[in-house]
Amino acid sequence: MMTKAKNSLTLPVNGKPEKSQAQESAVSVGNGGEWHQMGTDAQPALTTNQGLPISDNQNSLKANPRGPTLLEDFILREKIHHFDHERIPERIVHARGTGAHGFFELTESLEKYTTAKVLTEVGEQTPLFTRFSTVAGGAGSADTPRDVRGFAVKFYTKEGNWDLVGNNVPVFFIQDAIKFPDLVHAIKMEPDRGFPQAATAHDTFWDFISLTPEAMHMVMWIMSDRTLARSLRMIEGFGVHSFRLVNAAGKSTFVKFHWRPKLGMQSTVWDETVKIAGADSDFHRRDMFDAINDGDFPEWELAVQLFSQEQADALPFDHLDATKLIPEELIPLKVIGRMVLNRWPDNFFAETEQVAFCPSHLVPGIDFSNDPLLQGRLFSYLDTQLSRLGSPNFHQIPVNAPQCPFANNQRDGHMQMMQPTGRVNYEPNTLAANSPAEQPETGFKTAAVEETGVKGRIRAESFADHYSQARQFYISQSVYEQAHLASALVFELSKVEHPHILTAMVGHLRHIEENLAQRVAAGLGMDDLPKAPPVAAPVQKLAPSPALQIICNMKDTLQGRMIGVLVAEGSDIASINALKNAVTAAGAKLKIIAAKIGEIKSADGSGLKVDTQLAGTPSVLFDAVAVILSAEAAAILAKEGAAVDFVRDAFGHLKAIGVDKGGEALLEKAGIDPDAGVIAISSIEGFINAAKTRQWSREANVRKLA
Ligand code: HDE
Repeated sequence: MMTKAKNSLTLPVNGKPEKSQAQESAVSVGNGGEWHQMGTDAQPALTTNQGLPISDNQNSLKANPRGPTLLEDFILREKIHHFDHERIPERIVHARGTGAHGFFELTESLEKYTTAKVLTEVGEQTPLFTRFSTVAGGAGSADTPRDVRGFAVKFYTKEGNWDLVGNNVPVFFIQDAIKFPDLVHAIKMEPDRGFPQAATAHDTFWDFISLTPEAMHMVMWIMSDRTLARSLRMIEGFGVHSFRLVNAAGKSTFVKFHWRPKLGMQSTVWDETVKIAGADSDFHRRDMFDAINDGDFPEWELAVQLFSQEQADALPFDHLDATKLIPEELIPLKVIGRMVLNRWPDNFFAETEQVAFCPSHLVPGIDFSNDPLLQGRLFSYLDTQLSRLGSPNFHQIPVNAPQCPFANNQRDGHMQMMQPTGRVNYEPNTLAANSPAEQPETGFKTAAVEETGVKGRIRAESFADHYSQARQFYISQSVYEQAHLASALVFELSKVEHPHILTAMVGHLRHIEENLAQRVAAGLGMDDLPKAPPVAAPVQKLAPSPALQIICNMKDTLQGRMIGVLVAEGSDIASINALKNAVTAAGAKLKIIAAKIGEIKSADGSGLKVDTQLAGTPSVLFDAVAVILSAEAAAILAKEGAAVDFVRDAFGHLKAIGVDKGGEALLEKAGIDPDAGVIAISSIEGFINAAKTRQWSREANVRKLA
C-alpha cells in the first residue's frame, strides 16, 4: 500500500528524451522506499483487464506490512495469471524468425496464364507480411547458424490471402511428406541430451542423411555459402514446389516462384559466422530492423519460371520432385514485380510470432501441383496453427486476417472475436437475403487435371535420380565456393562420433564428384575411399549452371553494407570524414569504433563522436574496415587484444582494410602481411571498390581448406 510520499523527485517519463513528447514526471517514494512514478495528464490510467483503475502497481495486498499476501488480491492474481500464460508453443520448425510489413507491386501482367488479380493488375500494390526464419533452432537461438532460411510471404490480396511459404534454397531434403517428422527429429537437438541447438553437425542428422540418398542435392546447398547469409536482405527466396497458374479459359501452366534481392546475394565466411553468433546473436534481426528504421527498405524482385506440361515432360528430371530445381538456363526467369518491406511490426508477438502461414492459402487462378511434399504441407500448416494459436479462429488475429471482405457460416470456437447477427448460420437458406453465397464465376476452381494410374504407396520411378543435380550444383560453384563446401562437410562430419556414418557419407559423395569425396575423406583422415552405394538411376552429366553460384553473381555495390572505422585519440579527422562521405555516397553506413564511447579528440583537436566500443564491436560485424590511428595510438592498441583481433579477423575474413600509417603499424604488430586488399586510405576509391567484395584470393594464405 502506498503511503503519503516522504520525498518526491522527478524523472524523465520517456526513454527517448530527445523526442518532443519527452516530459518529466514526479516520483513519490513509498513506505518501504519504493518509487511510484506519478502519471501525467497525457498518460492513460493503468487498469486491470476489466478496466478497473489501479492505484498501486508496486505492492501486493498483505495482511499487514510484514504479513502474508492475501488471496483476496485479485489485481495481483490477474496480473500473474496473465503473465503465466504469455507464451504460446513455438513453431516446431522455423521457430526463430523476423518479420516485416510491406507491399508487392506487379510490373508485368500474367493475364495470359492466370486470373489471380495480384498477378494481373499492373501497378497495384498488394500489402503483405514477410517472415524470415532459421529452421532448426528454438525461438531464442542465434540468427546465424549454418541453416536454411525460411522466406514466407503473406499477400493480403483483394481475393483473399495468398501465402507463398518458401525457403532461400530452391530444393528440399526429402521427396515425400511422410519423411518430414523423421527429418526434423534427426536435425533438431538429440532427444537424450538436448543439444546441439540449431546445428546439423551431429550424429543423428548425418545418420538419417546417410540413409536418405534423395537428400544429397539439398546437402550440397546447405553445406554451401548459401546458408551463411550476410543479411536477410541479401538472400534469394524460392517457392520450391511447382505450382499451377490457371487462366480464364481454365488452361493451366506450371510455375515456380523466385525472389531475388535487390542488394544481390552476399555470404559470410564460416569462421566469421561462428564469431558473429557470439558478437550479436540478433545480427540478422537487428540488421533488418535498422534498415527499415533508416528508410533503407529491403527489396526483392519476384520472378517466375513458366512451363507447360510438354516442357515438363522433356526435362531430364521430374519437376514434381522437390529435390530438383529447374536451371534458369533451361527455363529462364521472368521478372513480374517487386516486394518492398517498409514497416516494422508494432509488436513482435502479435505479428511476427502469431502470423500463421499455410501453403493452402491460395487465391483463384493459382493451384497446387501434385508434388507429394506440397500435398503433405497442405495438411500440416493448418493443423499446426491449432496447437500454436489454440483456436480455429486464428484467422481473426489482425496479422492473419484477410484485408478483403470475408464471410461464411463458420461459427463460435475459442476466442471468437466476431459477433454475427441474425438467426441464419447455414447455407442454403430462405430466411436471410444477405447471407454469404457461392460464386460460381469468380470463386476458386481447381484446375481440371486428368488423373489415372494405380493407387499405392509407390515412389515414382522418375524420382530415382538422386545425384545428378547434386553434382551439377557442386561443379557450378567457383573454386573458392567448392573449397568452402568441402570444408563444411569435413567440419560437420568431424563432429560425428560413429565412423560408419562418415564412411556412408563419403560413399554418397563419390557419386556427386570423385574429387569432392577425396577432399572430404582426406579432411577426415580416411586412408581409403569407401565404396559408393548402389544407384537407382545413372548419374547424368548435367551442364554447370552459373546461376547457382554466389560469387560470380554478386552485385558490384556497397549498398546496404556496413563499414567499421577503428580510431583513437589523435586520429586524422580529415581522412575519417572523407571516408564517411565516400561510404555514404556509395549507399553504405559507417560506424566509428574506439576504446571508449563518447567523444575523442582528433589530431587537429576537433571532437569526434564514437559510435561504439571496441571491446563489444569486433570486425565480424562489418563488411570492410578501416584503421585510422596516430603512431602513438597504434602502439597502445598493439597491446590491446580486441584491437589485434579486430584487424586479424578482418584480414582472415577476407575483408578490405583501409589504413593510414598508424593503421599499417597496427597490422604489422598483428602479424598481417598486407596484400592487395589492404589499401591506403588516401585511395578512397580503391578502398570502396575492394570493400564491395571479399578478397577471395587471400583465403589460401589465411587458412587451409579441404
Ligand atoms: Fe514447413 N512447416 N514443412 N517447409 N515451413 C512449418 O508451420 C512442414 C517445407 C517453411 O514463418 C510449420 O506454422 C512439412 C518446405 C517455412 O511461420 C509446419 C513439410 C518448405 C516455415 C511445417 C515442410 C517449408 C515453415 C511449423 C514437408 C519450403 C515458417 C510452424 C511436407 C518450400 C513459416 C508452422 C513462418 C513452417 C511443416 C517442408 C518452408 C510444422 C510437414 C519444402 C518458411 O507446419
